[in-house]
Amino acid sequence: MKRWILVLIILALGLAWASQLPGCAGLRGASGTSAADRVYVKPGEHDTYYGFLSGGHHGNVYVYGFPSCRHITTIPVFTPEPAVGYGYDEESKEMLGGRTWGDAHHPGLSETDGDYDGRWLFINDMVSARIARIDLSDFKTRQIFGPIPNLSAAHACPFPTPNTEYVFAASRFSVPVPNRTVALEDYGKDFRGIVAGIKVDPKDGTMSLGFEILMPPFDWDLADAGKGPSHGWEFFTCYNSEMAFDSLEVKASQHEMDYIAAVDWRAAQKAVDDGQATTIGGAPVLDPAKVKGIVYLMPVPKSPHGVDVDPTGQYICASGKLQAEVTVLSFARMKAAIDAGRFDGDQWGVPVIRHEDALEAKVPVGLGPLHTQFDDKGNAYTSLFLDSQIAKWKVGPPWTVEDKIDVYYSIGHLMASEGDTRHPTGDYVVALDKLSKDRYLNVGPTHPEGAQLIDLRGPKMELLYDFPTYLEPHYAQMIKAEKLKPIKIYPLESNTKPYAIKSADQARIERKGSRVDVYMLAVRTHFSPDKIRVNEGDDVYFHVTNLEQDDDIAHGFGILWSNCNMQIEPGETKSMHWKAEKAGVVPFYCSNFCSALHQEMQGYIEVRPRGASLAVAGQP
Ligand code: RUQ
Ligand code: CUA
Repeated sequence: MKRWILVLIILALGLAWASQLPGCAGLRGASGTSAADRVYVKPGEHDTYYGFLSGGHHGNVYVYGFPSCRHITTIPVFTPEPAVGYGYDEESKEMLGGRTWGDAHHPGLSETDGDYDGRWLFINDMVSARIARIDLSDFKTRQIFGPIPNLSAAHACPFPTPNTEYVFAASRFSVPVPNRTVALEDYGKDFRGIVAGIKVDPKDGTMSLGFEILMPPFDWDLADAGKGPSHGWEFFTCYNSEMAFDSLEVKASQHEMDYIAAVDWRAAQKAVDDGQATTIGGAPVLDPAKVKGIVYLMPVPKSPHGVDVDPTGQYICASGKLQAEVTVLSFARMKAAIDAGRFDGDQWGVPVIRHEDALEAKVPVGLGPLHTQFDDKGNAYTSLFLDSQIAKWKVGPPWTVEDKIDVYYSIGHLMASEGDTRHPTGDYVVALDKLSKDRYLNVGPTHPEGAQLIDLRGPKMELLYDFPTYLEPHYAQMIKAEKLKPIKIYPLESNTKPYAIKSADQARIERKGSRVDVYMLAVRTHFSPDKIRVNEGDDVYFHVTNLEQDDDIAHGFGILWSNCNMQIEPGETKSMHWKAEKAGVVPFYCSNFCSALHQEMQGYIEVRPRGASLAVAGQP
């Protein structure tokens, strides 16, 4: 008995001592392991989640692994990327359409039944009202849709519906529709907002325009798709129901209430299919003053920013950024008001539902609520920009705030693991902070953006790790790694590119007038042909096929003194135009380190002066 007590005392003393160890205090989490252990992924092992962070005005998408917070790659989307030749080869150049910047805010993973299915990632370019589709089998941008007609800046975008039937875009600014010169003073008369429903082909993800709806001239801000009982609806927030067109800082914050718009996208599509749309700027546009039953407005307080539908699809959570509460609306109450025809007038023909009729709860989360995500235990997490905190609250009565955690600093969006789906996993949330100030080594007046990994698995939120990001993640999404199965190579036999070659004997040069087509192969460690003769003034098209079928063996193709460079992955063919501007000799080389003889992987273009007799050109 005495020995038993002694053992207990020694154990207790040992525990007390351990908790005094430097670096140990406060790091033991609910799971009993330290914060360091919980972010550590051993060399050679993989993360359990992919995170897709929007690149903001960098125009791209950043891919991170979680929980390690390691940056894995950057996917070029709206901005040229010379390292891989995105925006340099003919196909991606055409996709970019001459634009060299974009402002990417909201990644939207494709969904089946309201859960991420790992097929595609959509992302908006706010500034030019475009939406890109990235194929997650190879992490490449495969379509850029837009500029969407009539729509000025797609911020509330793309927010896919539960079976990726649609992605959406709504105008941040209102402009005359169709756009023409109108005095700004006539804003309230002639300016309109637009909501666009972009159809997604279920087989290959191709986007096409489904419908547009004329909206009141407010600033449409964010969106989310209904799910479960609210499937078939898309919700949008707006500010500036004051319709200010200058000094918005003051003038757009006057009203007690702005709105959430609820769009019945099935009804809208049906109205277009029934011929009720007018064509404006090439788009089928519905006017809610004439076409009933497609859109409703619900007043919510104080310039709401984020709108987020909970996993059950019953509640629509609006974060009024100038208010210390999340306003929770009930889909069932909204539906009941619509079915009973109980409205409080209309705005530009859009019926307004009474605030009290749709209201379910007000949750006192704190100052500056912006966005909300969810876990698997019925909790919501709201970012608080002004308080620099995340508030955790119970979805459902009594709607109480359960926990708060400080973040550093000024959080915008937050990303929980599968946190906007029907089945969030409840493992992590990442705070996407607008300011990092003193958190990293000083690099001058502008610091990196800050991101912070927070563990949600214990009763209290727990900060695990800080990591800097480049400009400027807005929203982000985190998907279980096991849902993605990226390919390792492009099988040569299924390469259907018109300029592809499948074997060395197909490598050749063809001339038609002053156009020269070079069908070239790249393989460790040579190009063929590697001696090319052309005439001054020729338009030369290099069609380079990487004949390798080995994982991770990419070749580059760069031409000296030119703006030409691209990367060709195993089994892939890319084409690039190069103009033979002046006579002389121009080397080209493999710009992507590929093997011990990478430096030997090169060739020459001999450009004969105009008028000299020439040559069909080259070999193989
Ligand atoms: S926004 S910080 Cu561009 Cu999504 Cu809310
Ligand atoms: Cu091929 Cu370096």
